[in-house]
Amino acid sequence: MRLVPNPVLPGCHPDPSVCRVGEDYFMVTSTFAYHPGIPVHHSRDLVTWRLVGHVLTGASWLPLDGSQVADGVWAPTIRHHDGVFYVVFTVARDRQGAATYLTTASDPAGPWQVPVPLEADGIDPSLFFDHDGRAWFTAARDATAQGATGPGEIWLRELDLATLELTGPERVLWHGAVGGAWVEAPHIYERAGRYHLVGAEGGTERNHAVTSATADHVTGPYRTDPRSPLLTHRHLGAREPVQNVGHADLVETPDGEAWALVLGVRPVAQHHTLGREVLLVPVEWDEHGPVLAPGTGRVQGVRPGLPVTTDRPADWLSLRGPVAADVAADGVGDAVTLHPRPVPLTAREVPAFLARRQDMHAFELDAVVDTALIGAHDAGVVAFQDEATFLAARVRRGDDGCVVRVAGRLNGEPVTGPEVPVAGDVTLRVRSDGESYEFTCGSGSREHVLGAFPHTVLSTETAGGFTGVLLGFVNEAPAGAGPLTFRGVRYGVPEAASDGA
Ligand code: 6LW
Repeated sequence: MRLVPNPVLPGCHPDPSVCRVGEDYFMVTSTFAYHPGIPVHHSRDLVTWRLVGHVLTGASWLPLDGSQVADGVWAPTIRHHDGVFYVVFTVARDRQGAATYLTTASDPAGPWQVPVPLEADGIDPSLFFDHDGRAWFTAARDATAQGATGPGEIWLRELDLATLELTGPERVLWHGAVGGAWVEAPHIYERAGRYHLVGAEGGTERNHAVTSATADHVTGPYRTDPRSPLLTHRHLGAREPVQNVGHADLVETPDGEAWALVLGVRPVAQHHTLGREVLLVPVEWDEHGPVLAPGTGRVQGVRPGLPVTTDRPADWLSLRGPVAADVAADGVGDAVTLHPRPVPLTAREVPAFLARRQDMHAFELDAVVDTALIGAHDAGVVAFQDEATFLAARVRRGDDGCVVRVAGRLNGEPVTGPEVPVAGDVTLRVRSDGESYEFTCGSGSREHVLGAFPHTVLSTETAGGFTGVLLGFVNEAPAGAGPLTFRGVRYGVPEAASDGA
């Protein structure tokens, strides 16, 4: 079995779902309150993934205003049937499922149809197309209200492909393996006439696990595969480089080799900042069902600390909807022009914010701003976890010229660093060695450290929520203040830290 370099998609890309059409694989992942929603990545080998489009590009229908970062679009599933691609997903509010949507496309790169709501409660919707042509919808929901003994349950209804509505009786399929909690992420597969329901349990933190159940009919009854958990890292200890492994979707190559995409995190000192990333795991089927990571029982190929890719083009994201922004190559890097909005990053609205996922532990992001253009702006370079936890090197005009300082929030508490006077072109920078975030400003060859923070303060373990850190730009200012361009944007491995490995 070849050793896969993991993660295959670094940075905050939780809840991977994958389908194959011929020799092409398509993956979708969760985007929460970020816009555009649900990136579609394409691969020919399940290892190298390239962004080809987004499912949710229009903003008007998507009810993300007022959402916290951890809400919004959760756990999409992608499937292909009869020439049509289907994506189903949850829109969450207050960290629970609030609405379920379905959309279709003939080309996974888009355009996708305006999503239609499905009458379905819970989270983590999935579709299964049986060989008799019938389509089945499953999802996970809290079962306590239904009087069930377990904390969660997987339910199923038929999907009418002509009307795109759920039809027929609803059936509860499974409450998870014994000892599980938060059974979720259901996907059904058929193999040699038997049906396999693969799910996730234990919550998406250290206890996360892949479990499964099998049945003779798609509608059940399902019996837990006693080998469950099929995959978990919860017993491997804190030194294991990847943790929180779970939420699997299985796919087969044209030659019948089976693989699973799962999510996992790469903590540093037990805190992860990169969000939940996508990992590839070999699968073998036997007469009882799928065996994940056969022979090893763990996700392999993770190289602690090393960047996975540094040349991945940015998937620029804004918050809760589109912003007026422009990204162009300027010879050094990108020139990111952001039109101002008077919205602070703490507000659950659309701030003038554009950022990319932090996808390596040690990185450097910098850009040049012409301070002569600073009027009523409060703008800068941001490391953003969510509306309660972010840090930025920000420039604004003071009484005696422009000043730069660290400003942000940590778990809702304001953080402000000392002010440094600047003039002319100023380079704003955030860098990390994996264990800290350092903010600097500089002109010419002089660099001034504005503040340094342990990486733990921006981690998901400290901030809570479901996302990782994004790195980018903010231009908070009244509308009349005018756009601001961050020139020569460079994002990559820090020069001093490049170890050549
Ligand atoms: C996702 C669910 C989960 O829908 O987190 O804890 C949600 N589990 O599977 C957001 O990624």
